[in-house]
Amino acid sequence: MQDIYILGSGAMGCLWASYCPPEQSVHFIQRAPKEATFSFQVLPYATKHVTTCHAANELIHPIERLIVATKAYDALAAMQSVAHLLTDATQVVLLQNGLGSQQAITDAFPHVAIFACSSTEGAYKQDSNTLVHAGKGQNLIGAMNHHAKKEALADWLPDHQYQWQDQIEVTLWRKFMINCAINPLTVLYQCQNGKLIEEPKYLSHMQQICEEIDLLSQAQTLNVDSAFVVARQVCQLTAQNFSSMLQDHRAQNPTEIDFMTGYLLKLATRYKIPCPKNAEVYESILNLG
Ligand code: KPL
Repeated sequence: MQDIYILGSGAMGCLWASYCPPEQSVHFIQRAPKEATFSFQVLPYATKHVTTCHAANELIHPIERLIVATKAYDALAAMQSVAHLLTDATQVVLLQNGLGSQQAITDAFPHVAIFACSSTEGAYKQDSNTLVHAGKGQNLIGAMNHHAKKEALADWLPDHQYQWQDQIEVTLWRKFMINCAINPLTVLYQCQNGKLIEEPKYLSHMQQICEEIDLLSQAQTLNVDSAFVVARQVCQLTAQNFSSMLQDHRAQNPTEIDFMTGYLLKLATRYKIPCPKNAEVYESILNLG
């Protein structure tokens, strides 16, 4: 059984480590590991997991199985930190939100098999050694390049943990539309997702943003539902959620706005489609600091 390496030991990194069977060796790669091992428990199951921790420059053996569980803005640099360990036999699963980081990594590592995952799993760290698996979601995974084969992934990722997607770009776009419609507005209005559909002013703002998103879906000839319809449903289903962007903002961490609205604006320039409402939201988020 090949060892599994994980870049990023936040909630998503720990959740994916917890998917592995107990006999599987799991290693976290960290910028500055404090300890040689890291143990955590997962609630509500009360399962215990023990992993090892390494700095990238300490590792010398090639990595065959790698999961990148960092934030989108750290993902490329994290991959570059282990570039010397990646070979033609390496398979990488990317877990980042938004769009842009997956493509940048696929372009930077053309010899490596790259898979991307769109996840609706809900998990957070209650403290540094306790992960709460708050909402069982889906992991939708597909190939970002021709090296990435469904059968090869099935050799190491338990099949009940994910569903294969033949067109991962469309799957990523669906989630991206939702994130562009919801996340920045929850920061602007400092509210839970549900408030965006309760408050007429917020709802109308979301509709304007979504109309521009739809123009970009059409320009790329992507066969997806209207962003406003989908975003409203997600707000209803996740009414009590504080979006990931609002959580980042409140914790004074960088947000993933450049991989959501920022990426949307790059596409708008490429397709020559004016998106003034999204541009306004992007500027407002940047100005919040
Ligand atoms: O993915 C999300 C996020 O917060 O990043 C949504 C779907 C908006 C749920 O909160």
